[in-house]
Amino acid sequence: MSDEAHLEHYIERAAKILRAARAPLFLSGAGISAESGIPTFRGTEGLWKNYRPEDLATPAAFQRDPALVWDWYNWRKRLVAEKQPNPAHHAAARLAATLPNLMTVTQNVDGFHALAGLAGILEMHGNIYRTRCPSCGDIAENRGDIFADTPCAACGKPGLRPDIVWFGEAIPAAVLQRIYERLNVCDAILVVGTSGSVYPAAGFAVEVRRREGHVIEINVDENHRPYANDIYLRGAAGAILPRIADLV
Ligand code: BV8
Repeated sequence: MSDEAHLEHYIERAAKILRAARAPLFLSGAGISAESGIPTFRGTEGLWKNYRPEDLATPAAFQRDPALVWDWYNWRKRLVAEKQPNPAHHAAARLAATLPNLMTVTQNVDGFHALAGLAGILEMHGNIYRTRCPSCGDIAENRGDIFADTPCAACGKPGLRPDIVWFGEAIPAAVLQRIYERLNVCDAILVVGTSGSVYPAAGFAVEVRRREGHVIEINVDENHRPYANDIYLRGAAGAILPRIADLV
């Protein structure tokens, strides 16, 4: 069977599994936004000036040098603002509209799933356009550049931080509870564009597999295999996900 015929066969199988699933789950990572021109975290191009995300996306880094961390997030906000969701984001929105039971979760903070019309997706790591005030807890939409001395609109104090979950910080409990409740009954997970290197998200597919649910993965490379999947669709999310959405 040719590679294309092989891929087509498993795309059809994946669509069949998702259509029949009682409690499907969708999880995306930075790879789903790669074709929008947003660098991934662990791709060759890295994210920024050779800093590792693990070194910048932490409370300690923000404590140590809030201006540097805001430089990074302002740079990413401006980059995201210039880009658009790609066919993979639009296909994910079609899947969510077609599969009423599909729970959708993203590790990404770029807001592209919502921009592509996927309402209600769980942004488990937060959103790059929101800020949180450590003094009064106010959460606000802030699309412009933020600086270490930018005052909170609610209490006027400086020190705003991105409303994003950094390494070493807990995923918001309500979000994680909804995801684990779904994992307890999930019979099929579709994992798109993630290296499976950040927890707890990296453990979701492992849990579905442990319960003998289906794991369908779309990824351009096969170097990482944090879990055994039963369907691995090698290729770009923007090319493969629309083909699944067409068949579901
Ligand atoms: C927590 C926001 C506990 C920042 C991010 C075990 C259990 C629990 C925790 C841990 C654990 N082991 C270690 C930890 C700690 C840590 C962790 O996982 N560390 C890693 C480095 C080992 N986890 C945490 O700290 C988490 N918190 O568990 O808290 C706790 C409990 C109570 C009280 C206190 C604490 C929080 C993790 C969240 C970190 N924040 N993002 C920001 O974005 O600025 S994570 C960051 O990495 C992004 O969100 C990103 O999405 C995420 C994962 O990366 P990927 O999305 O997978 O991206 P990556 O570049 O790695 O891969 C891209 C993939 O796409 C590749 O496979 C590539 O091949 C593929 N691809 C590329 N192009 C395409 C493509 N595929 C398809 N099509 C294409 N075109």
